[in-house]
Amino acid sequence: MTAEIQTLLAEVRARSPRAIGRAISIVEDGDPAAGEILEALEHPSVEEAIVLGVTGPGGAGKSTLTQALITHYRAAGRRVGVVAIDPSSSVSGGALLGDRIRMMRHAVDEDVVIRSMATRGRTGGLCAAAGAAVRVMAYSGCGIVVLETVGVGQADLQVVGLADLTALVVAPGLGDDVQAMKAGLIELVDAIVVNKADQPGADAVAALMQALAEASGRKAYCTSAVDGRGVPELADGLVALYEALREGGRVAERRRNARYAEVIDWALELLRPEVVSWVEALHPRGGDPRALARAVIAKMRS
Ligand SMILES: Nc1nc2c(ncn2[C@@H]2O[C@H](COP(=O)(O)OP(=O)(O)O)[C@@H](O)[C@H]2O)c(=O)[nH]1
Ligand SMILES: [Mg+2]
Repeated sequence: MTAEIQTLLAEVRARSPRAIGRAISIVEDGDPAAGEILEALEHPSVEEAIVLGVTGPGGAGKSTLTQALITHYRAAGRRVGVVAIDPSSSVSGGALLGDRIRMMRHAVDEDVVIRSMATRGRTGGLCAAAGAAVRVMAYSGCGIVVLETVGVGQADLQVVGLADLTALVVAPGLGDDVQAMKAGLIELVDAIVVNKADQPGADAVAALMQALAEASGRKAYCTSAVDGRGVPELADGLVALYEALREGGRVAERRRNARYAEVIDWALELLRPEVVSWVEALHPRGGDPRALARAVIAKMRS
């Protein structure tokens, strides 16, 4: 290991926000030193961290609720990390800017680490990058890492798979979005949160979600990220659920599956330049692109 990376890792352990950001960037950019960092992350503190997924439609209050959870966990003396996956661009994304501002309250707290990752403009590798960011944060002593995703696209669902347990956040007034999510998502999550309990219509959504949760053996919570009601119950409930899942061997199983997804992601990332150069070398023209792709793969294998 180079002295530079050794120093960087020591700084990450010493909780330097700058070092944490740099370590994540090195891994995300596929820098040659990435391997050394990833290897160091095979560490007991990473094993022990709780990776908490928070997903749901945009506007449900995931970021605001995450901030409320952070406040709760911080008060209990825990160090917390947040990896926010944002579908918008990292430069001009309004949602991201909104997140940044809302998270600002914690920006001066050295025991809260926040990293946003854009999905736009990415050809792949989101699981690899998000997984690495989560582990760097855990390595820096975050006992809880929140992984916030907008549960719409395929990439986001893959990211949900990186968490030890996941809460689906919905809110009144999102009607159709909630309907669209119900079917596929409830199967993938461990808890359902009806946020914006302070808003009209919350009771009806809560009743609906309670019934859905009961039917599928999941827990339902009702929160207001704004006035704080239900937040302690949710925060403690999620930790208790994590403990139960871990005791049942489910956390170990999920981490194994998450690791597969990350390896697949890395493999595809590493393969991409090779595929591109083969396609360029063979310069296929005309015909079925899928058949041409198969021909390229056959050529690569031969
Ligand atoms: N009334 C009310 N508004 C909320 C609550 N939680 C979030 N909001 C507001 O809903 C909007 C979207 O919140 P945000 O956290 O960005 O949602 P996200 O897209 O799911 O991350 C913001 O204007 C928040 O202030 C809540 O519990 N009650
Ligand atoms: Mg958000």
